Amino acid sequence: MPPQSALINVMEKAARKAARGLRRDFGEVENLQVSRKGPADFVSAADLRAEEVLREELERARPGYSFLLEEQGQIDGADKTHRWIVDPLDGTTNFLHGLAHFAISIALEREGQLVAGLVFDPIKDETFWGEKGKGAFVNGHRLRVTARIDLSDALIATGIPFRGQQGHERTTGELSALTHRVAGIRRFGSASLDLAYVAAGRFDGFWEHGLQPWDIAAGIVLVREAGGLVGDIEGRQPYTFNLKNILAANEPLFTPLSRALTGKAP
Ligand code: 2AM
Ligand code: CA
Repeated sequence: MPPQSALINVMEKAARKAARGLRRDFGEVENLQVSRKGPADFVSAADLRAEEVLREELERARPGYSFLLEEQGQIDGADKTHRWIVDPLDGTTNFLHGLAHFAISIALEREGQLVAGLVFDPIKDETFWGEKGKGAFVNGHRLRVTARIDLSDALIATGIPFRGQQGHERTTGELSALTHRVAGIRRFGSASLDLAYVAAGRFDGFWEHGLQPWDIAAGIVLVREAGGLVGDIEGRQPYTFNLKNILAANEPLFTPLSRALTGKAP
């Protein structure tokens, strides 16, 4: 087992506590599908409850740290050098439709640098965590990105814009540029797990537009600590939250993916 620091223990404990409610609520969602309105309001309430548990637990363990929360936004604490970046339910659409693929994502930023990330999948009971300089792990096993070097062997994840979002035509262009060059494309609906899966060597790469810091902060730490690169599809690195899209991959595939997505010759 890797040495799990006090910080990671705090993050895991908070995630497991919030997950108890999410798991129970996920069990209810199926029953609500048959009502005309569906479970939307119920899921929003579940999301808020999980966020509240995470905020309380993290605040109790590290009093004064600031927060960036998906639902409540920025909350400044007495300590502005530390900020938790939290998504209580990443993969809300899956949760809403009874699809068992969602996660809690918690990252810690110190003086603007991401130093720790934890992505917890409460259904598969997988805890992905990474800490700057210490590596990334899932349930005690070290994570490494894949060693594939050919785009033609690569399995790539992405996210497709939903109703009301921009970029539908761009997505069509990117998909048609890639589909005939890669082994496969997956769209699973939880960016934090997509990044965790790149870190775990399940996907060779991932790209998506228009994500928010809470969707990706923890996953970025995981990919970097698993030996992967994180930037944007233009190939800019390292990733910063003001970039408009994210590309994560193992080192050999980062540039070929960037070139393929931006329409440049291989
Ligand atoms: P969420 O479930 O926390 O909203 C999948 O493409 C990614 O996009 C997920 O990480 C998901 O995070 C995010 N996403 C899905 N629907 C969204 C919406 N309506 N607004 C913002 N982000 C969304
Ligand atoms: Ca999210």
